[in-house]
This record gives sequence, C-alpha cells and structure tokens, in this order.
Amino acid sequence: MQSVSHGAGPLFYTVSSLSTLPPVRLIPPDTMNKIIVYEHCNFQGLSREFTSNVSNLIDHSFNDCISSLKIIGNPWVVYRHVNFKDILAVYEEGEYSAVQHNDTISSMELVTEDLTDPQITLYEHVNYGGQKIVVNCETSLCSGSFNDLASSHKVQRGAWILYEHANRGGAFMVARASHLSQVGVEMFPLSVPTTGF
Ligand SMILES: [Ca+2]
Repeated sequence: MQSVSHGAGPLFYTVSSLSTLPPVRLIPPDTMNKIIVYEHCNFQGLSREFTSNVSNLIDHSFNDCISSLKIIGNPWVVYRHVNFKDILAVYEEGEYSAVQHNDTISSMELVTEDLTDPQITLYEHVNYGGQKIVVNCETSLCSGSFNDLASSHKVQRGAWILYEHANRGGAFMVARASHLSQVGVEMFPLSVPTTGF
C-alpha cells in the first residue's frame, strides 16, 4: 500500500473508528434529510419539500422547473432525467440560491450512507488488480503517487465523489458503498451534516 498526500483535509466529523456505530446526528430527527426545491432563484415561487428519493418530478408537477434549493441533513444527488439518469450535481447541506442547471432537474436521490467514517480503496487495474491505496478523507491524487493510475475502486464506507482533475474539476461520478465501477483521479467524502435549521 502506498501513502497519499491529503488535500484540503477531511470534511467530515469522525467520532469512532467503528463502522458499525450509527451516524452522528447533530440535528433533531424531525428535521433530518430534507430537500426543499423552489421554482425560482433565491427561494422564490412555488416550492416542494421531500424527505426521500424522488424518481420522477413530473408526478409532483415540478419537473424541469427547479431554480434554487435548500438541503437539510445528508447530501442529495440530482439528475437531468427521471429514474436517476444523467447526474447533474451533488448538493451537500446548505442553501443554494441558484442551482447549476436551471430548470433541468427531473429526479433526486438522497445519500443514505453513514458518512461519519468513509473509506474507499483504489486499484491500479480494472477488476481490483495491481497496486492499491486506501483513502479515508478528501484527497488530491495529483499530490501523491497514485495520480492518473486508478482504474477501479471499492467503497468500504460512506459516499464519495470522484473527480477527473484536481480542485474538484472535470468529469465526476458518485461512488457509494453498494456500487462498483471505474474511477477518476481525485475523490473526497461527502460531509456529514453538522448544523440544522
Ligand atoms: Ca429534465
């Protein structure tokens, strides 16, 4: 195993090395894991509130019209098409007065993984062959010995975004504990919620 250089540092709060512990919750249960979407920028116009996956916003008369949103709790992944096809962006907890892809979102997926103690293993070759490194926090592979080297990965814990370039640039993909696929160059764990509304 090789060592890696860490970039901006972890975005998450680690309370224990035991992955069997439940996720840390610093906000009241009745306000956890919610997305509020708005018809116009700056949280104006009609709005809808969701607490679980939305596979088709047409069913809620809110397709291709979201211009701003608020996230409470875990991150959400938004998609251009219904049924979670063609990823557009990942939004972590916060308020977004203007989304990146205005009037485009057609489905939304809540990240349900425990984000407190993330871990991903990168492999040099496809099908988990060759050298490997284990990463536990936001990392720029450009600053280490594994840059442009990874060809497959396994997520042990949490959820990650894998980027083609440094500074969260270029193409990206979401990697979650139950998925297997190819990788990009840089990755970081999604942050655990730390504040509520
Ligand atoms: Ca759409």
